[in-house]
Amino acid sequence: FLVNRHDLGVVAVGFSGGQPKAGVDAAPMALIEAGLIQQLEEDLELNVDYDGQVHAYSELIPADDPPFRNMKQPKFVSAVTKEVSEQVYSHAKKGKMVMTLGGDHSIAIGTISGTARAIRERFGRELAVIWVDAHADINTPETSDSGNIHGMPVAFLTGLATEKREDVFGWLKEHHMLSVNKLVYIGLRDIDKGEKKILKEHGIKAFSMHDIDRHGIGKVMDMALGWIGSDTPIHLSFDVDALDPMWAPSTGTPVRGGLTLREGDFIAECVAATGSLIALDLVEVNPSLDEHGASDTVRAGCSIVRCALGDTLL
Ligand code: 5AB
Ligand code: MN
Ligand code: MN
Ligand code: MN
Repeated sequence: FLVNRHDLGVVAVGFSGGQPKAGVDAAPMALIEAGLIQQLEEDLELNVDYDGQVHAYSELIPADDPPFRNMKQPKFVSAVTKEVSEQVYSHAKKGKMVMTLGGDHSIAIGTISGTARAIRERFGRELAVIWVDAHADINTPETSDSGNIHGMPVAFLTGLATEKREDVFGWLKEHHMLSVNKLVYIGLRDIDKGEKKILKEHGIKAFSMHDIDRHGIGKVMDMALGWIGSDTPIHLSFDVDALDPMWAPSTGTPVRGGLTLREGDFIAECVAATGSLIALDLVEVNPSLDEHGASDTVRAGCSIVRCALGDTLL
């Protein structure tokens, strides 16, 4: 009811500026060359609206971009995410499901702000976000040790971090934002000290790997979706580093002790089964970061996307 499930807008974001390692910008092409869009059209019978371009946003590279409040490349990341926000919004406002292929996870500042705005305008509703990741990505510029903006998107999206400067995320307005009680994490296992404090202080719902070990992924998904409540529009932001490096080694910040391939697919299947999914990000695949080649990670990414978009086992 929220979107036309068979109409999918695709945005390919070849962007790596939210972190220091090259190669994550090549992920959309690797996923598409592995047959992802073709599988969605042929096997899942989706009408895919894709402009055929992996956007590099090179026209948005600022002349100078010194660190600001400890953030690296603040102007570039701000300009790109603002553009991504418009791209995602323009699909979502037409009632299409939106899939964004990253790129590093800073791009979620664009994707989620775009869907949050469209959902508010179309239904007067608030968005829920399921953030599947080894990391919480909720550092403020001040709590971050690295200064890498891919570790900060959730802080900007929830308003925990704000900045007046228009060219450094000042373009993010109330209608782009998400409330902290509509956010659920799954798969966490590497959280910075400052992030732990933020999660505690705001009572943010989080299912760590420990919770998955204790309850099993089935119960965790029941609890996660129960927290969100039925018929709330859901944006799924899936960082491939949530998977164990055994299954997804080609990523910039791998952390051992993660989700199995099946647990990753299961999360996506459960979200699909709610019928409330309105948008999906797949981020942090870095095809250049594995000596054995990135085919395992790319295949894992394709599988998660297919599951989220309604592929069922039987
Ligand atoms: B990812 C770290 N918390 O802030 C930081 O891959 C890692 O999008 C962030 O989840 C990882 O730099 C960002 C240490
Ligand atoms: Mn992430
Ligand atoms: Mn991560
Ligand atoms: Mn990462």
